[in-house]
Amino acid sequence: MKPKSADLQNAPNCDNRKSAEGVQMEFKSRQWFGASVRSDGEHILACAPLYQWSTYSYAEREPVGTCFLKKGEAVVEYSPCRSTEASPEGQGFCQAGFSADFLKNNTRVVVGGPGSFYWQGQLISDDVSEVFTRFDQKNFKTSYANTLATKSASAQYDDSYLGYSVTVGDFNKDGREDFITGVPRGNNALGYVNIFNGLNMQSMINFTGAQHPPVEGDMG
Ligand SMILES: [Ca+2]
Repeated sequence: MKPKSADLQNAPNCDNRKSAEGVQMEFKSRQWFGASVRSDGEHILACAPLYQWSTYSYAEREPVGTCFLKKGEAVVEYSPCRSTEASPEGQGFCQAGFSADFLKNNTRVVVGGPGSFYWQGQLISDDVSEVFTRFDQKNFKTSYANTLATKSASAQYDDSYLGYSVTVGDFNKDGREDFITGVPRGNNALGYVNIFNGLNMQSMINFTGAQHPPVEGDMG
Protein backbone atom coordinates (compact mmCIF):
# COMPACT_ATOMS: atom_id res chain seq x y z
CA MET A 1 0.00 0.00 0.00
CA LYS A 2 1.35 3.36 -0.96
CA PRO A 3 1.83 5.85 1.81
CA LYS A 4 -0.84 8.49 2.03
CA SER A 5 0.06 11.53 -0.02
CA ALA A 6 0.94 14.61 1.89
CA ASP A 7 -2.13 16.75 2.41
CA LEU A 8 -0.42 19.71 0.85
CA GLN A 9 -0.54 17.94 -2.48
CA ASN A 10 -4.30 18.26 -2.24
CA ALA A 11 -4.15 22.00 -1.98
CA PRO A 12 -6.96 23.37 -4.13
CA ASN A 13 -4.53 25.19 -6.36
CA CYS A 14 -2.13 22.35 -6.83
CA ASP A 15 -2.23 22.62 -10.62
CA ASN A 16 -0.68 25.36 -12.69
CA ARG A 17 -3.55 27.79 -12.85
CA LYS A 18 -4.58 29.70 -15.97
CA SER A 19 -5.97 33.17 -16.47
CA ALA A 20 -9.56 33.76 -17.50
CA GLU A 21 -8.24 33.92 -21.09
CA GLY A 22 -6.66 30.50 -20.75
CA VAL A 23 -3.06 31.69 -20.48
CA GLN A 24 -0.92 29.67 -18.11
CA MET A 25 -0.24 31.94 -15.15
CA GLU A 26 1.91 29.85 -12.87
CA PHE A 27 4.79 27.43 -13.25
CA LYS A 28 5.41 24.94 -10.48
CA SER A 29 8.14 22.92 -12.15
CA ARG A 30 11.30 23.28 -10.11
CA GLN A 31 9.47 25.46 -7.59
CA TRP A 32 11.37 23.92 -4.63
CA PHE A 33 8.31 23.36 -2.47
CA GLY A 34 9.51 22.51 1.02
CA ALA A 35 12.72 24.51 0.78
CA SER A 36 11.59 26.12 4.01
CA VAL A 37 9.08 24.78 6.50
CA ARG A 38 8.02 26.00 9.92
CA SER A 39 5.35 25.21 12.51
CA ASP A 40 3.95 27.01 15.53
CA GLY A 41 2.47 23.78 16.80
CA GLU A 42 -0.93 24.49 15.24
CA HIS A 43 -0.13 25.65 11.72
CA ILE A 44 2.43 24.54 9.15
CA LEU A 45 4.01 27.03 6.76
CA ALA A 46 5.84 25.49 3.81
CA CYS A 47 7.27 27.46 0.94
CA ALA A 48 8.30 27.10 -2.69
CA PRO A 49 10.68 30.04 -3.19
CA LEU A 50 11.40 29.34 -6.87
CA TYR A 51 7.75 29.22 -7.88
CA GLN A 52 7.21 31.40 -10.95
CA TRP A 53 4.20 33.22 -12.22
CA SER A 54 3.42 35.04 -15.41
CA THR A 55 2.95 38.74 -14.98
CA TYR A 56 -0.12 40.17 -16.59
CA SER A 57 1.59 41.16 -19.76
CA TYR A 58 2.14 37.37 -20.13
CA ALA A 59 5.56 38.17 -21.52
CA GLU A 60 7.62 37.37 -18.47
CA ARG A 61 7.91 34.60 -15.90
CA GLU A 62 9.12 35.82 -12.58
CA PRO A 63 10.21 33.80 -9.52
CA VAL A 64 8.05 35.48 -6.91
CA GLY A 65 7.91 32.39 -4.70
CA THR A 66 4.90 31.15 -2.79
CA CYS A 67 3.99 29.50 0.51
CA PHE A 68 1.18 27.32 1.78
CA LEU A 69 -0.30 27.62 5.23
CA LYS A 70 -2.08 24.63 6.73
CA LYS A 71 -4.30 24.28 9.77
CA GLY A 72 -6.18 21.05 10.21
CA GLU A 73 -7.65 20.18 6.83
CA ALA A 74 -7.54 23.75 5.55
CA VAL A 75 -4.71 24.78 3.23
CA VAL A 76 -4.39 28.29 1.84
CA GLU A 77 -1.75 29.95 -0.27
CA TYR A 78 0.35 32.90 0.85
CA SER A 79 2.25 34.54 -1.99
CA PRO A 80 2.84 38.14 -0.93
CA CYS A 81 5.23 38.95 -3.79
CA ARG A 82 2.69 38.02 -6.44
CA SER A 83 1.76 41.67 -6.59
CA THR A 84 1.42 44.63 -8.89
CA GLU A 85 5.11 45.36 -8.33
CA ALA A 86 6.40 43.08 -11.07
CA SER A 87 9.90 43.24 -12.59
CA PRO A 88 13.28 42.92 -10.86
CA GLU A 89 12.90 46.50 -9.68
CA GLY A 90 9.88 45.47 -7.61
CA GLN A 91 8.96 42.04 -6.29
CA GLY A 92 9.28 40.01 -9.49
CA PHE A 93 12.36 38.13 -8.33
CA CYS A 94 11.41 38.16 -4.66
CA GLN A 95 11.56 34.38 -4.07
CA ALA A 96 9.25 34.72 -1.08
CA GLY A 97 9.62 31.89 1.36
CA PHE A 98 13.33 31.46 0.88
CA SER A 99 13.15 31.85 4.65
CA ALA A 100 10.07 31.83 6.88
CA ASP A 101 8.95 31.82 10.49
CA PHE A 102 5.99 32.24 12.79
CA LEU A 103 5.74 34.92 15.42
CA LYS A 104 5.11 33.14 18.66
CA ASN A 105 2.88 35.67 20.42
CA ASN A 106 1.30 37.72 17.66
CA THR A 107 -0.10 35.00 15.37
CA ARG A 108 1.67 36.26 12.29
CA VAL A 109 3.93 34.75 9.68
CA VAL A 110 7.04 36.36 8.27
CA VAL A 111 8.74 35.39 5.02
CA GLY A 112 12.01 36.50 3.52
CA GLY A 113 12.31 37.28 -0.18
CA PRO A 114 15.99 37.93 -0.92
CA GLY A 115 15.34 38.89 -4.56
CA SER A 116 13.06 41.90 -4.19
CA PHE A 117 14.28 45.32 -5.40
CA TYR A 118 17.26 44.14 -7.47
CA TRP A 119 18.18 41.64 -4.78
CA GLN A 120 18.19 44.11 -1.95
CA GLY A 121 15.76 41.63 -0.46
CA GLN A 122 12.69 42.00 1.70
CA LEU A 123 10.81 40.79 4.75
CA ILE A 124 7.03 40.56 4.62
CA SER A 125 4.73 39.69 7.52
CA ASP A 126 0.99 39.17 7.71
CA ASP A 127 -1.65 38.00 10.17
CA VAL A 128 -2.27 34.27 10.02
CA SER A 129 -6.01 34.85 10.35
CA GLU A 130 -6.02 37.17 7.33
CA VAL A 131 -4.08 34.72 5.22
CA PHE A 132 -6.96 32.32 5.77
CA THR A 133 -9.88 34.73 5.46
CA ARG A 134 -8.60 36.54 2.36
CA PHE A 135 -7.54 33.49 0.42
CA ASP A 136 -9.33 33.33 -2.92
CA GLN A 137 -8.19 30.76 -5.41
CA LYS A 138 -9.43 32.87 -8.33
CA ASN A 139 -7.25 35.84 -7.45
CA PHE A 140 -3.53 35.75 -7.99
CA LYS A 141 -3.00 38.95 -6.04
CA THR A 142 -4.22 39.21 -2.46
CA SER A 143 -3.96 42.34 -0.36
CA TYR A 144 -3.92 42.21 3.41
CA ALA A 145 -4.86 44.93 5.87
CA ASN A 146 -2.05 44.44 8.39
CA THR A 147 0.99 43.82 6.23
CA LEU A 148 4.39 44.79 7.56
CA ALA A 149 7.10 44.87 4.90
CA THR A 150 10.52 46.36 4.43
CA LYS A 151 10.79 48.91 1.62
CA SER A 152 13.27 49.35 -1.20
CA ALA A 153 16.37 51.38 -0.41
CA SER A 154 18.95 53.20 -2.50
CA ALA A 155 20.94 51.36 -5.15
CA GLN A 156 23.96 50.90 -2.88
CA TYR A 157 21.91 48.18 -1.16
CA ASP A 158 21.33 46.17 -4.35
CA ASP A 159 22.52 42.53 -4.23
CA SER A 160 22.39 42.36 -0.42
CA TYR A 161 19.94 39.41 -0.13
CA LEU A 162 18.08 40.67 2.92
CA GLY A 163 15.65 37.92 3.91
CA TYR A 164 18.03 35.04 3.22
CA SER A 165 17.28 33.92 6.79
CA VAL A 166 14.75 35.12 9.34
CA THR A 167 13.65 34.57 12.90
CA VAL A 168 11.88 36.57 15.61
CA GLY A 169 12.32 37.80 19.16
CA ASP A 170 11.40 40.87 21.21
CA PHE A 171 14.63 42.84 21.39
CA ASN A 172 13.35 46.23 22.56
CA LYS A 173 11.11 44.69 25.22
CA ASP A 174 7.93 46.40 24.06
CA GLY A 175 6.02 43.11 24.07
CA ARG A 176 5.95 42.77 20.26
CA GLU A 177 8.22 40.34 18.56
CA ASP A 178 10.75 41.92 16.22
CA PHE A 179 12.20 40.47 13.04
CA ILE A 180 15.82 39.42 12.71
CA THR A 181 17.14 38.71 9.25
CA GLY A 182 20.41 37.83 7.63
CA VAL A 183 21.76 40.05 4.88
CA PRO A 184 24.61 37.83 3.73
CA ARG A 185 25.68 39.79 0.66
CA GLY A 186 25.31 43.19 2.29
CA ASN A 187 28.32 45.34 3.11
CA ASN A 188 30.37 44.04 0.16
CA ALA A 189 29.38 40.45 0.98
CA LEU A 190 30.86 40.65 4.43
CA GLY A 191 27.26 40.26 5.46
CA TYR A 192 25.34 41.49 8.45
CA VAL A 193 22.26 40.84 10.53
CA ASN A 194 19.45 43.36 10.75
CA ILE A 195 16.71 43.69 13.39
CA PHE A 196 13.43 45.30 12.34
CA ASN A 197 10.89 46.61 14.83
CA GLY A 198 7.84 44.34 14.99
CA LEU A 199 5.66 47.40 15.46
CA ASN A 200 6.41 49.12 12.16
CA MET A 201 9.16 47.20 10.33
CA GLN A 202 11.64 50.04 10.85
CA SER A 203 15.28 49.08 11.12
CA MET A 204 16.42 49.11 14.75
CA ILE A 205 19.96 47.84 14.55
CA ASN A 206 22.32 45.97 12.30
CA PHE A 207 25.46 44.25 13.29
CA THR A 208 28.22 42.38 11.58
CA GLY A 209 30.85 39.94 12.61
CA ALA A 210 34.17 41.54 13.40
CA GLN A 211 36.67 41.23 10.59
CA HIS A 212 40.10 40.64 11.97
CA PRO A 213 42.90 42.37 10.13
CA PRO A 214 44.78 39.93 7.94
CA VAL A 215 47.78 38.44 9.64
CA GLU A 216 51.07 38.22 7.75
CA GLY A 217 51.16 34.91 5.98
CA ASP A 218 47.38 34.37 6.11
CA MET A 219 46.83 35.59 2.60
CA GLY A 220 49.10 33.10 0.89
CA1 LIG B 1 9.74 44.53 20.05
